[in-house]
Amino acid sequence: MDSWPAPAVPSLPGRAPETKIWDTATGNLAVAASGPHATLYACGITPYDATHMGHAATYVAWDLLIRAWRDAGRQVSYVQNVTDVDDPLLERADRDGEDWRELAEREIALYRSDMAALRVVPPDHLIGAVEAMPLIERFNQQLADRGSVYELEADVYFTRFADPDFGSVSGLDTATMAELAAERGGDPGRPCKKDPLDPVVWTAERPGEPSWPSDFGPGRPGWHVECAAIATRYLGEEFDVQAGGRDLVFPHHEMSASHARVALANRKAFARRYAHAGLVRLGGDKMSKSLGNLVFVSRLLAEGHDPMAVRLALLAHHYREDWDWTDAGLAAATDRLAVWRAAASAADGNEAQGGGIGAAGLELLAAVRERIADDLDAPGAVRAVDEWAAAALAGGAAASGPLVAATADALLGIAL
Ligand code: 5CA
Ligand code: ZN
Repeated sequence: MDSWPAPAVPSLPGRAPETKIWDTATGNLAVAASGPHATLYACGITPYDATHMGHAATYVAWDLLIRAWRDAGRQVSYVQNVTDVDDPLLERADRDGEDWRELAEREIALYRSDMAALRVVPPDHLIGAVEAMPLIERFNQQLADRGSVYELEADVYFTRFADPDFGSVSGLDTATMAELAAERGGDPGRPCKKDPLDPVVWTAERPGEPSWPSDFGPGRPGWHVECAAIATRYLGEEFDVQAGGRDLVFPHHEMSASHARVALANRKAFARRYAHAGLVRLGGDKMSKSLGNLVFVSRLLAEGHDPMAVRLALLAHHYREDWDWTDAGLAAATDRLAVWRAAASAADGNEAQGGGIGAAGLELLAAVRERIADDLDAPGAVRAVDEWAAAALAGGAAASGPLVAATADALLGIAL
């Protein structure tokens, strides 16, 4: 499906250092990509409600990674899915008496405009589950060819025992896995499964629900095969980073990786690194469509907030942190943006007044690069710009405005 328009990303003098990110699977900081071509799969939205600040925070985090990779001279391939058929979407459409396709289409359109407003670099491929049906079907066939699936009352399950490396993404014990599976779309309590953790890869047609033909009979795909099939089809069997919110560590990322290793008969298949963002809360609870405690990007923009202030409010928190969205945070970001803009024009290009051409700008560029390369430390980068802005407003950073504006734009996605 269509992605969204790409923001212009200025190029900067010199080169960024290697970007390191925290890898959930190994519990270490690791170089995010080492080849000239970096590959990223970020789990996309389930479009049954508008983009909230939790979604926005995760996509802005991966956007920092992409910008850093590009700044380091890497070519980037970025793929994202849209879970445009799944239980929560069908349930919401049913509740509101709306066609599920219309609901999905409307929310995807809103998501695109929210992402564009926040200057998030679009994926090269934005792939819906519905349009990916033939490749998901092929992927499931590969799982079946490996003898790794079984039927239970016409539903088809993956047997986790087909994968000797099952558990290597989350590193959790079985009891915790079962608890999380029950909370997050799994059915560990269903009788007669070979193992409680086995995930469904094909759900047989249910009355009143959409279905697609397949060798397993009419039905629709399980959630984890969707991402396993799309990621490996568009990025290859092995790719650099799989990214999502921390709620996806288990079962989603564990299962997608496991499916891929088995379907492709490659123990190295799927991501080399697993990056997970902390969860954004509202009033102490995780912001979630199911709880309904949401602040929407689109609503803030409609209220007249500057999209760059919204983005700056997100960047004030490290992506791995859990934090609360507050009005005060947005107000502080709005003030900060005004200060940065005033500083950029105060330090705009007048060499005669202040000696060296943009020396303070080059220093700031190095500082922002260094902070972002260290596990996408946006708050550290923001502090560096704050310090520069204070100096510029005090008249001490002459001629650095244009380079700082380019730095904020290229690396932080903040247009001044
Ligand atoms: N379609 C699936 C992924 S394949 C899905 O999880 N969709 S979602 O709409 O529920 O979430 C989209 C992304 O936002 C995921 O990476 C999810 O982990 C992240 N996310 C959801 N809620 C929050 C939150 N409160 N804070 C941070 N990230 C969140
Ligand atoms: Zn996913």
